[in-house]
Amino acid sequence: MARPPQSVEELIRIYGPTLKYVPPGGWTQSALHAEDKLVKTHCCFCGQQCGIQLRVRHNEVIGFEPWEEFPFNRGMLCPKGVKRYLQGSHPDRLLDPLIRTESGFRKASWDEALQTTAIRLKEIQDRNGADSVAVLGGASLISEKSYLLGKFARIALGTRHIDYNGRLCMVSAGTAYKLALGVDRNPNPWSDIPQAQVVIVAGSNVAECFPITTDYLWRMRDNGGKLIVVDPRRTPITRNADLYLPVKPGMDTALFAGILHVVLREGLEDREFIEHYTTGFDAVADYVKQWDPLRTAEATGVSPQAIEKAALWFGSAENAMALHARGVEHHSHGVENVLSIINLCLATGNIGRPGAGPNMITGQGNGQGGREHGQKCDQLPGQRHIEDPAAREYVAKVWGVDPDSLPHAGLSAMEILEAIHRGEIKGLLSICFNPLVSLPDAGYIREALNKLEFFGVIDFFLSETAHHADVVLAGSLQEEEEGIVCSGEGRVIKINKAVDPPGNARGDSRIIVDLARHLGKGDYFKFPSTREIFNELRVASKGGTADYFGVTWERLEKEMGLFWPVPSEDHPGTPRLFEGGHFKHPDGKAHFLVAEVRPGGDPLDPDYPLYLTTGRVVSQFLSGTQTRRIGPLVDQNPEPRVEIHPELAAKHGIANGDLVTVTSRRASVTLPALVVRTIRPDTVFIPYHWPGRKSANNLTHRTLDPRSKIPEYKCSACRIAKAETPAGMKPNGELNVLGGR
Ligand SMILES: Nc1nc2c(c(=O)[nH]1)N[C@H]1C(S)=C(S)[C@@H](COP(=O)(O)OP(=O)(O)OC[C@H]3O[C@@H](n4cnc5c(=O)[nH]c(N)nc54)[C@H](O)[C@@H]3O)O[C@H]1N2
Ligand SMILES: Nc1nc2c(c(=O)[nH]1)N[C@H]1C(S)=C(S)[C@@H](COP(=O)(O)OP(=O)(O)OC[C@H]3O[C@@H](n4cnc5c(=O)[nH]c(N)nc54)[C@H](O)[C@@H]3O)O[C@H]1N2
Ligand code: SF4
Ligand SMILES: [Mo]
Repeated sequence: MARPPQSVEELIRIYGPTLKYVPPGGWTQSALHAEDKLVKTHCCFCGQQCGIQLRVRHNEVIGFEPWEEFPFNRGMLCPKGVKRYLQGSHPDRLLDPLIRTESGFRKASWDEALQTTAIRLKEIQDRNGADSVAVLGGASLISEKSYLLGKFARIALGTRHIDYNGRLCMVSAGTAYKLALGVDRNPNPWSDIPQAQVVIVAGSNVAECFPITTDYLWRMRDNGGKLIVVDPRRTPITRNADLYLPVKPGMDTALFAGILHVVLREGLEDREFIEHYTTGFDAVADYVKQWDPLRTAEATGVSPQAIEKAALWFGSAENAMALHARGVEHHSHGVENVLSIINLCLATGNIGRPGAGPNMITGQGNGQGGREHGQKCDQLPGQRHIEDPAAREYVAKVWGVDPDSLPHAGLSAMEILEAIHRGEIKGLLSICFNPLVSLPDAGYIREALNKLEFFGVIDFFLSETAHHADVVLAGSLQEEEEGIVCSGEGRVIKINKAVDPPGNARGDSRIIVDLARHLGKGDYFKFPSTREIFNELRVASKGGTADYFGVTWERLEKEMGLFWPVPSEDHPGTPRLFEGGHFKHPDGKAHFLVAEVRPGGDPLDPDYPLYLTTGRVVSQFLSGTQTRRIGPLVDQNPEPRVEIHPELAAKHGIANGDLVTVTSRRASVTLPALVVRTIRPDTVFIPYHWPGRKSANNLTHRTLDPRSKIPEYKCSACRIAKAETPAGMKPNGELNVLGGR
């Protein structure tokens, strides 16, 4: 974790020689200046949503200062956070709408671009029905935009098909928490972590992906607590771990069944809690009987001694927490994996207290808020289900429409791409999503995008996906519109506007409102600014699970955020859920659910004998559209490398830096090797932030979890071979190829 440098001069001193991007006028102009203003807001990247102050001069974000008072990060920022400001005035920034021509794109006026988008989508719907058009959204959008997008899809387009990129991220966790606990939100505020005696971190590279959480874990250890890490790779936090469980990819359900087996064998369960506050315990206890430590060790690759120790520590702790992220969730049985973690916490009574509970670590900036207000294919605002008649009636009333006119549940993100591939969905509007890099089986996704009759994209950069669009609408960065997000803790916070969009670029919300007008539905979208959208969101969420009615922008600023539900303006918010054993199911109880061990969708065999797992590195973010344009971050990780254990490398005659070809059942990718002792010898790892021939998603497969519809990014079958330098490739292994058509 880095403390931010105090001045741009210090940044130049640190990064000066390697900076690729120099703002107009050069770096030295960015010294302290009387005209500068500081805008308190939050980092646009991950779900930690660190507080930051952006330094603004002449409508340009030119730097930052720490925001020491914001309680979550107390001024700390990670390597991405301290450089986020560099993207705003990047030369690649889209400054005008673009329309496809024979030979590329041409600039267009807003009227032409919006009119073309509306006419083409309408034509497709007139010929093929309302559901022949789909909308894709994103969880980096502020909640006002995602609320607006849900309403836009259902009212302006009348399609049932709207989903978002959180479908690739948090849905296994969300689905499991809803099934077990009745609500899709983290049970604990992060200030609870240092109060735990034992914390299991399962499937999360906390130090690289949630650097500020590292500080919370260190404080837990300073207080005498123990850290257990479950991961096929010894990630950096493992250096400070008291116990490391090197699980085989895809085997977490078995591992947690084995841990629960030992807890029950030793009588460490909390009988009183189980009896008073839960249902379904007996079936789970019965299921885990077969997962004794020996069988669990065989299935998971974790030693029986380590399984015993983890169970004894977790089961005997007064307060224990289990934090998990995509390593356990990106599986075709991601929901079972998460349920197995929740079962362990419920059985030991670890929930609803400081320092006790299962918790998901939220990925995207608005990963939590983006899944609350109707951007999901089965959801209406306030985390209401779209098939619930009372929810339909209430939201229809707020929107001024007949409940029967509201579309029903539609397809999820990956299923939308499959329906496009089959020719059933012919038109697409996408905002804040780069599916060509981020969805599995990239070859298939490219084919699907090429089949679209019309494709409109709203983005501020020409992403690899936007290269396939017919119209690109130049949208806005987070700091260019005012609104809210909900951080991973469940804390609703205020995003402040620092600058206007540059050139002819426009605020995303204005673009969506204008499109609704061009589609003849302007009367339902009378929003002069995001404040009016927020006020409607408050009312639309009222009475729902994620009730924001008592949230106001003013309260958020004054109180440094509010944890939902906040049903009224005098309600203090709800930092910790389930206190006093009040769960959110109609029966008020938590539900144990049997988490059965199921095989993944891409099994190993003699031709594909290795596990391929994919994920992140500290300096790059998601599909890389933003961070691959920030020079200092690129320097840290200029390209993806394949992590390989020395034993496996020796078997194939591979030395560090050699080119390696990784082949799955779908494709081959050739990249330099990173030979490291920190990975299981039967597993290779590739970070996925790059497009084209460097894309890890050329290799991954399309199996989805049947309940959450998340793709199985964390477990594909592959083989490896040392590669010769192919024609067109530099001898140092640089591939020099970018995606797009
Ligand atoms: N630097 C950086 N930070 C980010 C992001 C980013 O792109 N870059 N993205 C943000 C977002 S949207 C997200 S979702 C989060 C993701 O945050 P994380 O989930 O922490 O990151 P990943 O690298 O996807 O995967 C985490 C770990 O899962 C392990 N793993 C793989 N397979 C398995 C398995 O079967 N079981 C277990 N137990 N572990 C397994 C991998 O080895 C890896 O260390 O990060 C957020 N923060
Ligand atoms: N193999 C593999 N694949 C993965 C994963 C993995 O671990 N392995 N992780 C998955 C996960 S967890 C995630 S979250 C997804 C993310 O996948 P994506 O959502 O596709 O990735 P992003 O890079 O966030 O793409 C967002 C696009 O929206 C733009 N954008 C960002 N903010 C805004 C905004 O406010 N307004 C507008 N108009 N545009 C905006 C960016 O420029 C970018 O082009 O990737 C998934 N894909
Ligand atoms: S931890 Fe996340 S929110 Fe905080 S500075 Fe880093 S990327 Fe931004
Ligand atoms: Mo994510």
